[in-house]
Amino acid sequence: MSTSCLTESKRPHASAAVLAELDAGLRATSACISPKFLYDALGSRLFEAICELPEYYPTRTEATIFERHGAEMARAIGAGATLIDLGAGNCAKAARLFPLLHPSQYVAIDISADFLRESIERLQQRFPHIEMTGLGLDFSTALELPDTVRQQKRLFFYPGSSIGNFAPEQARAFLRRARAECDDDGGLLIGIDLVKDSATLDAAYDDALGVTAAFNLNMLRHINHLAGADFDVRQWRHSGAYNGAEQRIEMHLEAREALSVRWHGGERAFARGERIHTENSYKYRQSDAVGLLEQGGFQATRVWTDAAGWFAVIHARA
Ligand code: AVI
Repeated sequence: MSTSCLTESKRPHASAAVLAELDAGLRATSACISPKFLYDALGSRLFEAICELPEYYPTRTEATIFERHGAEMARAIGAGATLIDLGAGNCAKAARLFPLLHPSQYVAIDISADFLRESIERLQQRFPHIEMTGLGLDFSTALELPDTVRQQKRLFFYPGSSIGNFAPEQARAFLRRARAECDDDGGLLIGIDLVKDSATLDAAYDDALGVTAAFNLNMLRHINHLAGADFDVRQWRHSGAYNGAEQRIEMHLEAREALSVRWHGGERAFARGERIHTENSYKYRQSDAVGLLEQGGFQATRVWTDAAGWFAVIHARA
């Protein structure tokens, strides 16, 4: 390989702020990388594949709740809202609600801007009468909507229990930011995963095919691209398991052997078995989920669950 080619492969592609965030996480005593870095274009596709897995119950359980109670949800919410889809991905969940909610405008927000662009283009062809906007934003830290997003009756749509990827304190702060962007007619339709037996939870985050492992490991390739790092994916293994005391799934990447990693502006040695914490996925009891929304400034009006009580969809008004 020529020197110029090597230099090219180690060039970082992230902003100074993202580089600083990654650098701090990789240097921390217990190394950690934010789960938002799971979602480059390949990561988003791997997450879509996870949603198809028999072990990953949240997607199909939530879908059952929407199928069974969608009409009731539409009555509780009313028509003509500005539907703001947080973490829209392939936009499929929101699209299923269009015939029920008849939104006047659809605003899809996702950190993976390229993936979102393709999704919106496809969707606009199916629903040409709905005004659509895609915003490539990291809404985990700030949520200020541009003036092009209609103010009246904003309905935030936050399915899939993505709120579980925030620690409860961050979740409250996030909800308050969403509440601040709503007028009094606005609201939130949110999916929240509920506490259940740990065997079901463990299987959902460590599936037999190894798709979740690929999703987690792909983060290292993404960091190589963003931070000019030299992670070798084969030196790491996936770990995903329920921590009952913390009521959360924890995902880690564990070094298979002693190794060292270099990135733009830093380097670190990892001992065999040392871990990088990549994601938490908090699970709530139903009453705690309602309480969380209240602490975030929303009032729950209805809670819908599946027969086993594994997952809840909640409508809350501002
Ligand atoms: C996006 N989020 C709600 C998923 C979850 O279940 O926490 C991400 C995920 N991580 C591993 N599998 C799925």
